[in-house]
Amino acid sequence: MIDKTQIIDQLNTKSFGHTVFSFDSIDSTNTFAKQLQSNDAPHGTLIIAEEQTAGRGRLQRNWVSPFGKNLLLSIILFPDFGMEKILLLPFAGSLAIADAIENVTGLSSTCKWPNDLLINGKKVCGMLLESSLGNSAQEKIVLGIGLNVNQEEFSEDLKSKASSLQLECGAVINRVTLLRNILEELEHRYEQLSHFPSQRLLNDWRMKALLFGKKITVLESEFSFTATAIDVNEDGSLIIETEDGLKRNIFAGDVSLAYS
Ligand code: BT5
Repeated sequence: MIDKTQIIDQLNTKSFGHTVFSFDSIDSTNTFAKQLQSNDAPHGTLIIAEEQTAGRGRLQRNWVSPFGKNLLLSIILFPDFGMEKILLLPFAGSLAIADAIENVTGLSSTCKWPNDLLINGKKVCGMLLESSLGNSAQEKIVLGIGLNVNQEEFSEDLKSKASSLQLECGAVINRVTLLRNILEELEHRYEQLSHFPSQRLLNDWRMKALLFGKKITVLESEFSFTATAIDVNEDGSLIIETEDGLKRNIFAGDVSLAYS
């Protein structure tokens, strides 16, 4: 099991990962993080688990991860910026994790709008951004991250679309080193978002996204249609052009995307 002191030892951050709650098994690190009182869990608090019994994705989907192999974590944030930037936190998260993966394994990954990281076209990481009001009525944000690190096998339904860092680079990865790197990169991207115009972060994200100009399938509740991805807006929505030439913005909460 990942030990709290191992994480904090040599951690080079101002606040991220300074308070840690770690579990062998929990329903969902995001659910636990949302329930914590803000005096027990300041900005940058980390919740990690070796296993989740009810790991969640977006739109009531599941996140599945075997015991002790991967990273399942949530970070609590009390952002010092408004909703327009809060919506960009998954972009900051994707970039931070892509950088940490590259630092530790040398693997390069691509960002898939809105919250996935892919390596060789397969999903290795997903993110879930949720909000709840803290005691101080300040916006409390929980950024949940599921990263497939040392998983060697996937179920039949995930096999063709999911992978892990170990499968991609052929070596067992030290999860503590990777986690420390993730915390440092996350704090760095959080500060970039906080101190600079959003475009700076979005430009970095655009360089790591393979989406633009590509045909995509948009799944919107029961409907699906094909479109071309054009760009991301400052509010994090995706600009698409439908087959009849109409431009539309789509929002992460409403849809899923598949490459056509
Ligand atoms: C996500 O949702 O990708 C967000 C996943 C966030 C998980 C973390 S783990 C720590 C924290 N606590 C939680 O309870 N959640 C967060 P979405 O875009 O909806 O993708 C979900 C879909 O990804 C599922 O329907 C599966 O098809 C697929 N999937 C499930 N487990 C996977 C895995 N380990 N690797 C790759 N794909 C997976």
